[in-house]
Amino acid sequence: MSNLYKYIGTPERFRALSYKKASNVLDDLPNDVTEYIQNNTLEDLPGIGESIADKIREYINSGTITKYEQLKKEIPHELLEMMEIKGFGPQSIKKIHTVLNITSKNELMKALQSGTIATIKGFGKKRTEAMLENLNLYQQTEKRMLLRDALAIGESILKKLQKIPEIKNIELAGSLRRRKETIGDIDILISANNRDRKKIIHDFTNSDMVKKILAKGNTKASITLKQNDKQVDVRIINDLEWGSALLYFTGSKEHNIHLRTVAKEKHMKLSEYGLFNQISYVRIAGETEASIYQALGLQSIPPEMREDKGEIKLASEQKIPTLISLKDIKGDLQMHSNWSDGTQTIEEIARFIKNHFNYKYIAITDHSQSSRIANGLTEQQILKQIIEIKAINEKLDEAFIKTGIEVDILANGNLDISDEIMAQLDWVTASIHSGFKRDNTDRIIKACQNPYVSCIGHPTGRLIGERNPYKLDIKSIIETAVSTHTALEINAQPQRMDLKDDYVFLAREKAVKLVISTDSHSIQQLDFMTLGVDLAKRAWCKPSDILNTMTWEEIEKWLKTKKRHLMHEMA
Ligand code: DGT
Ligand code: CA
Ligand code: CA
Ligand code: ZN
Repeated sequence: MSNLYKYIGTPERFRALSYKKASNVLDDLPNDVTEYIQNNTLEDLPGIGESIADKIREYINSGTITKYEQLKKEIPHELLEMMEIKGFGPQSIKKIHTVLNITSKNELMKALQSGTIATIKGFGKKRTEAMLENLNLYQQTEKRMLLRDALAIGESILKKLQKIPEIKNIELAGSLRRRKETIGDIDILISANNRDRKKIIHDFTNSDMVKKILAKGNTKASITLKQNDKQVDVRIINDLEWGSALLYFTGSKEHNIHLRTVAKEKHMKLSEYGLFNQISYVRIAGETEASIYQALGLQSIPPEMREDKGEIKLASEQKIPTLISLKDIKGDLQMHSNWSDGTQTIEEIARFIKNHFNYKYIAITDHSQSSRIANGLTEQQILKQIIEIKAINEKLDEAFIKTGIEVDILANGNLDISDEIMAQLDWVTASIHSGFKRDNTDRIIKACQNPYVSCIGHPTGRLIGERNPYKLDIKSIIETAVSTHTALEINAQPQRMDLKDDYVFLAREKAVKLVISTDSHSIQQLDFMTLGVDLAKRAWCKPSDILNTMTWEEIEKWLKTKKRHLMHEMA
């Protein structure tokens, strides 16, 4: 309804907003909406007035909303979903619809590609090229899920299936177990007795999350989810095959293929059913993954490393490192408070973290002044914030909160606040929030050369499914980070995941210090730390590669080295 009104535009602008708000409220309801109807408390909910409450009741009672059906007849509703894409606002879509009578996404895409839309007045070549690029980006994540979304869905499916008593073992497999940044489909492996398989498949394919059954057999089933139309593959095997099947369905395909050649060299045969003697077919291993790696003369390899990037050789030399884990993290060094664009006060954030995390320190890094939409801080406000943080620390009876800033790197590579102010802060992250179209290598290098910059935030600026990274010579950035003692961030916001795994891999090889941060804008986002740790594991990071596994005293020492080093060079 909100999108329909948004399409109509100005006269219905307020309706569009109220429906959007109501839909958010419904999304977050702790109980089923029918309970509110029965208790007559629907209208007590924020954002739900009489008119919207009537529509909700109508929908629950009849499965449809008359007004909605009526609006759908007048509006090319198939195109509405595209309003989410940059460059496809309601005005543009309306114009394309009226001029070319286009009503479906496919027609629209063809008209974009063929250049027909570029002929409409006000569109032109440049604009339609940008539209096409954004559309392609959008379709990438339409096909794949962000890791965070897939994890949430995967874990809730596991919870549901675990209630089926016949299931012995159950685990997520595929790219989700390897914690890739995006996930194509969700793979789930189950072990059970042969006689119980049929019932398990039946229970799974008949559960209320299922939209469509794509395939259904005695040992496997594939369905699509009501929630997002994405695919879930389930396979059932017996306990004896658990390790070999988990290894196979975890992948990656490339890792599996390489393992099979290792087996062959040792006159063994590896399949999802087990590891066998190639001649006698006697079973050698298969119940656990570890037993298979061991029989192949390899150390066990964590799922995050299984991408055939040299991990098998490392395992053969018994050199698989102890990877970073969540418990190694001692603090979070990027987060925003309500001084800029965050939700909570500094004190609320600090108290929440002290109650829920084992951190030894946090840095408050609000935006700097040139980020106007983010309500960036002036130098005066920064000085005030330092005083406030000191006062809160006194209340908390320790120096838990470090003062900081996410300072904008300006167009010429200068920073948005003066060295005198930065010198008074404990932690400075410098980030690019403008000029995404050009090569930004020079700006970042210049920022690294500032003695007060501790870290470069979200270094490539990408937003998965929405914005490509800006042009960047990652090798020179890594070299500069090393030579200037500047850390690079692993930003754990689900859509950022920036630096990405391949770049973290390169940076780690060159001994760049990395910082895993949540960039939280509300306390709910502080949990993103796990996503950042997963990403670091995919790049083979040990605790010592990650700066925020150190104590604050060690970090301070490290920061001082940079200052001494660069000041010395300048003198
Ligand atoms: P995704 O779903 O695109 O994010 O990536 P994956 O890795 O989850 O791929 P998927 O769902 O097609 O298959 C799950 C696992 O099954 C995969 O990681 C390895 C294994 N697998 C699938 N197809 C093959 C194959 O042709 N050969 C081998 N060796 N393994 C395969
Ligand atoms: Ca998959
Ligand atoms: Ca699959
Ligand atoms: Zn930022």
